[in-house]
Amino acid sequence: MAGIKTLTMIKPGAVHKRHIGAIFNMIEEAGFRISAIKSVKMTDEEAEEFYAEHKEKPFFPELVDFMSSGPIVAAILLKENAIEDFRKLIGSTDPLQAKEGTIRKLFAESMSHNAIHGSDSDESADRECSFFFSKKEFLEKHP
Ligand code: 3AN
Repeated sequence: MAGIKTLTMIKPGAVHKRHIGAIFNMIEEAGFRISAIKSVKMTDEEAEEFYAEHKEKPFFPELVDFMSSGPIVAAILLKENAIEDFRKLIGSTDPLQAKEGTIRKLFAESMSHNAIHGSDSDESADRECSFFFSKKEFLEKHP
């Protein structure tokens, strides 16, 4: 059975441009419940750890610089089929490929500055939720 949780981050560019409210409004309207939420400014080391799977990619230094350039808003989101439904809501990594009405189509500036993160698997969601949150921070209980 597909999991019910995913981890999102509103990235520094979208936070700076004051899109936090509009983006979370879209997320809640799409049926996701917010189980935990916080703002954090990641260090370079934390961004490197979060994106460790990409460390050999050419865009890794730019990704780490950007993700540690300012505060992000991290949240655990709950919904049936959370991973797939959330990735549909945010749209393609490249905003030029993202469908109309998706969060990245509306708010992303570029492939690297693409407004929002969504976990890509249940295993990633488990790891990423634990990266940012402890159980005492949950608004709603979940596995
Ligand atoms: P997604 O976030 O859509 O799952 P990933 O996991 O392939 O995409 O990449 C993680 C992040 O790395 C993306 N959100 C994006 O910010 C950045 N990224 C991915 N591919 C590129 C690229 N070709 N050029 C610049 N940045 C990229």
